[in-house]
Amino acid sequence: MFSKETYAIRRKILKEKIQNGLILLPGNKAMPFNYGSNTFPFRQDSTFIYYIGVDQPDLFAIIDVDSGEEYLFGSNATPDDIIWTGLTPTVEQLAQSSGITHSGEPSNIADIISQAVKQKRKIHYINPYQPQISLMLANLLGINVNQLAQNQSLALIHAVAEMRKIKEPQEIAEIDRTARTTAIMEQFIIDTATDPACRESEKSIRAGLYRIFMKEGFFYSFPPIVTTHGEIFHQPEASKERLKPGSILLADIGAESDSHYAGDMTRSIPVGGKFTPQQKDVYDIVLNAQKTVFNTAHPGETWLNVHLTAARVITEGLKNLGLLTGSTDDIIKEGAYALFFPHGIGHLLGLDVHDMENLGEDNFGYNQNTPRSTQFGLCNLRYALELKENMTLTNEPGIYFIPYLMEKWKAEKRFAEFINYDKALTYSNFGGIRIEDDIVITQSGCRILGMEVKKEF
Ligand SMILES: [Mn+2]
Repeated sequence: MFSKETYAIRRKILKEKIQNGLILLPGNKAMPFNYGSNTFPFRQDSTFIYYIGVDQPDLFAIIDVDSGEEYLFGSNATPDDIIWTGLTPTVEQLAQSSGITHSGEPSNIADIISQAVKQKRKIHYINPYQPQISLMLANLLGINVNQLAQNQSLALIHAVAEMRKIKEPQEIAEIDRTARTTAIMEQFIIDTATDPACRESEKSIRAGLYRIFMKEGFFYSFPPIVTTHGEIFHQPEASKERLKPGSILLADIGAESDSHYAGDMTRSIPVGGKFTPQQKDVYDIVLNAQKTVFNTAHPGETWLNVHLTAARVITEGLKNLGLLTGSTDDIIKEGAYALFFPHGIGHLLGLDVHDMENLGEDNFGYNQNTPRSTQFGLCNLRYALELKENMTLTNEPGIYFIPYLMEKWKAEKRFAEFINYDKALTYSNFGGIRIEDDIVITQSGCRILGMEVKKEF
């Protein structure tokens, strides 16, 4: 937790932005694994972490913008609880650690909210993603659960996103710290997989990652992707078979610090230590695109432009390999390159690995002047607007050969004027390559977070 002044100042700024009404900030609940008292590892809601900081389940904060009063509600441990969990801080102590004056039992929440509803005061909340919180909020507000989304406060979402997307120096230090652990994890995979005598499997490498982040009291920011099928973006499976020399191991992994900031890093690693000439050709295009992003990202530039600049490097590279043909401008405009690069160039990074995704990316990553594209590939860009100093993002170009997609587009004769399908289909067993680092936008450009990890093989 940061100092209590940090949270008090953030709430003061939030109140100034919201101007009137009641702000509801429900903390997350511990989610049952197979029965109520056997739960998944608890993860606090990121907006709650940002404004309150307290890392405990079943808390609920209310900020009365009109009176300025702040409340934290929760239950104190009963003597029975203490037998099982030991002594834990009281809600009053938790409130004090966040600079909040008022604390109380959860039964008080309904009184405050029902009074505000009666007085027709504006009640600001963000549509929850945990079903238990949705049920609780719907009950408290006296509305149907299906009405929660349409009644959520865009004013609150905009205010929260505006604050969270620009990182404070102490936040950047935390992201640096978790990016560093992520880099150590990635270095471990590189050392393991490039060893010609490597006997490890995707599963055993994943197991090694857990040891690295868990001994620091960290966790993962998303389930690790360690796969020789890099063309499947979120490959949930991991093989127990020994890694085959000559294959490409794609490792997209991230640690989450004990302060809950995320790291997110990818390396595409030649198993056994050396790429084939064909793999190296594709790898070098991705590496070039990544360098271009490092050189292009700066305050004032839009992330959409950065994406399109990277797409241009990838298009030129694929033209050189004979996989694409025709005018680069047209290939970019029509989106034909997205057969090989169907995702965005990167995303905001912070307390969430896709930062603030639950606020709705269109609510802060796009606006009326820059609506989200409907084009295949480009529609997956999660943030398109201007870059500002102290924003943290990922830089992650990739090239993939997805047999299903190549066959489908070929059958549809989609972009047949730009794509050499016969040649592309000879890459059907290639897999995919992505290279990803975390960056912070500086006064004049950007710098890498954590530490440099080998990417020349
Ligand atoms: Mn990423």
